[in-house]
Amino acid sequence: MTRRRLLLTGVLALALIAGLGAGLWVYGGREAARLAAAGPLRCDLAEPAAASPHEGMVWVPGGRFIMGDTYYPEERPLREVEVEGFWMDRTEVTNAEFAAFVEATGYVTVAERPVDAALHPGLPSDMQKPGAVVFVMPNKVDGSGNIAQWWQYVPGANWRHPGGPGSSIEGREHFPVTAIAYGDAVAYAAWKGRSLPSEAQWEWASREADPDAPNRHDQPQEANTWQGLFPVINLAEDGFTGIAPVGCFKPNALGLYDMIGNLWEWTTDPFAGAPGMRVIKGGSWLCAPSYCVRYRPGARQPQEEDLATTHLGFRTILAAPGP
Ligand SMILES: [Ca+2]
Ligand SMILES: [Ca+2]
Repeated sequence: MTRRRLLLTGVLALALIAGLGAGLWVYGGREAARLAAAGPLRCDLAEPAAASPHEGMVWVPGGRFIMGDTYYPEERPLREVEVEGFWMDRTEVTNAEFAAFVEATGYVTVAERPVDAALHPGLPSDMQKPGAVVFVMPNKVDGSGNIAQWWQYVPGANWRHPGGPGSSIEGREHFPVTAIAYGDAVAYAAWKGRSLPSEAQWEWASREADPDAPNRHDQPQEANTWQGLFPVINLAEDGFTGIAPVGCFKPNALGLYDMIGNLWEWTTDPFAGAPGMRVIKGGSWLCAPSYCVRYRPGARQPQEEDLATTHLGFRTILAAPGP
């Protein structure tokens, strides 16, 4: 997701319309109501298989594996890599966890600050207002090439108001935090004495630290993805029309939840050939067979570092001796 791509496809006009105060308030209220009606507000996590010295984290043993996949060009080439063992958050970082960080530090996220116009010359003034890119389900679309048909830059959208002004995270403490720019994720991790995973670490953990994990391309059952014709028909056969609280689906063999689906997750790897972009992994609740087959460990996507979007979150890792 990039500003350039949004602009090229005409999001600005939509954002200007959405930005008109009253309309935005109504939209935010509708979005909040839709989200509130979307399913449970909390899912109970299973007891970890082993007690952990690092709260909320599980051990990912080291190993060698073949990284990448062959479905989309950006996943190639397949290459052998080695990773050391590390600890990883069992779940995506939640609103409650991020709120504790903000409470303790007074941190202000990128989506709450004015956009640095010097970094983005030519950016229209509306997109220089603090905000985030929000998914808005359209009634109909004209082809799938124009992402502005379902992505809108909404001034006032941020982690506290992920649908824009009028929306809120009240009651959604156990949902993963979203509208988080790369620097926000790094700051949170540093506050916890941790870091973000590299792409290789993330992918290895998603492959359950199994060098023989096959590259399946079918839609996973145990993950929050999109069933139906994206973006106009959301069958929610997995039980969730939108983002799910963390831990609602079966964990992988390492005890990690939502590695595939729910929210995309930041990694530290720059996206080669795309300055200012980092690799994100795992796909989100918006990934559908009809549009984005990225609900796989080997799948990847570039993301503009300082652009917050509401299908992207993160989890942290810790380099420390294993159990
Ligand atoms: Ca779903
Ligand atoms: Ca995820």
